[in-house]
Amino acid sequence: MLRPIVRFQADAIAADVSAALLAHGVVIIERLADPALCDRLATELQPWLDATPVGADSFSGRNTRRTGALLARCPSSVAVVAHPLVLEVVNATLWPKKTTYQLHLTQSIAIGPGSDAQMLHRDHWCFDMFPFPRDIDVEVSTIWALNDFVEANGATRVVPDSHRTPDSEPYTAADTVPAEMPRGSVVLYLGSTVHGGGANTSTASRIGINVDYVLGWLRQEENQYLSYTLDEVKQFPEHIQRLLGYEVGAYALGYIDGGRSPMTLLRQGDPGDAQSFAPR
Ligand SMILES: O=C(O)CCC(=O)C(=O)O
Ligand SMILES: [Fe+2]
Repeated sequence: MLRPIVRFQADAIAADVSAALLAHGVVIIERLADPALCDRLATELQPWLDATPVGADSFSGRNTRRTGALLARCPSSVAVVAHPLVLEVVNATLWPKKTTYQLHLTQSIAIGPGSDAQMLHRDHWCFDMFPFPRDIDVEVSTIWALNDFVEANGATRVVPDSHRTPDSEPYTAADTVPAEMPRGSVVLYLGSTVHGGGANTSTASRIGINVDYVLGWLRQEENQYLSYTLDEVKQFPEHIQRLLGYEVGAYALGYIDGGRSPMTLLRQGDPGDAQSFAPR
């Protein structure tokens, strides 16, 4: 029997959301972004959506427009990328022995009318299908709804409780449930959870903002160092700079000059960066 997706409201406790995410592989937090934030995001996004070509293959979607580098293109996206509740959930969910995690990608995904359903997949397959131990979660993916997500417009389809099953498990569309949710809601799922964009049989695009997070020792899917100029990065708040990967990952990943934290490139003087493994 298909299980419904566990739902929370915006006042949820991060530990409860993380526990449900670890138990079922997927959760929804309803109306976490208020309507004014959704309006700002939609307005900032529109010119970029208009300029974005459709995908080149069936996985990215031949009638789906994916626009990346959202932190620069849609300044309001900072509020969703670094939403305190989501970051707390991500921190509580990723492999407990991690020392750092980082942004994996930001993109809007506009599934156009007439689109077929995307192939079912697990997002952590991007790491060359590496067989991560099933009890180590290396990635958390999120999709924020910029319009109501309903089955007919391509709400993300998810297989609850699929996150601990072997890759060989032959899931089909019949095993999926649509992550239907009102505008401003966010669906969170693990890198190991089987899912895919839904078919859009409606007459309007389904617009989501996809923000993924990974452990600090994995390569980021969207190259965060080349997606934003150094001048743009200098304008971002410090917690965003760190999330992008400008702090040292784990003990010594990504240092410069024999031991300096890249944070020293962004801040005048000493950033007081405890993550740098110095000597500076
Ligand atoms: O757009 C969606 O609902 C899901 C997209 C997705 O899962 C992906 O591109 O990896
Ligand atoms: Fe995906």
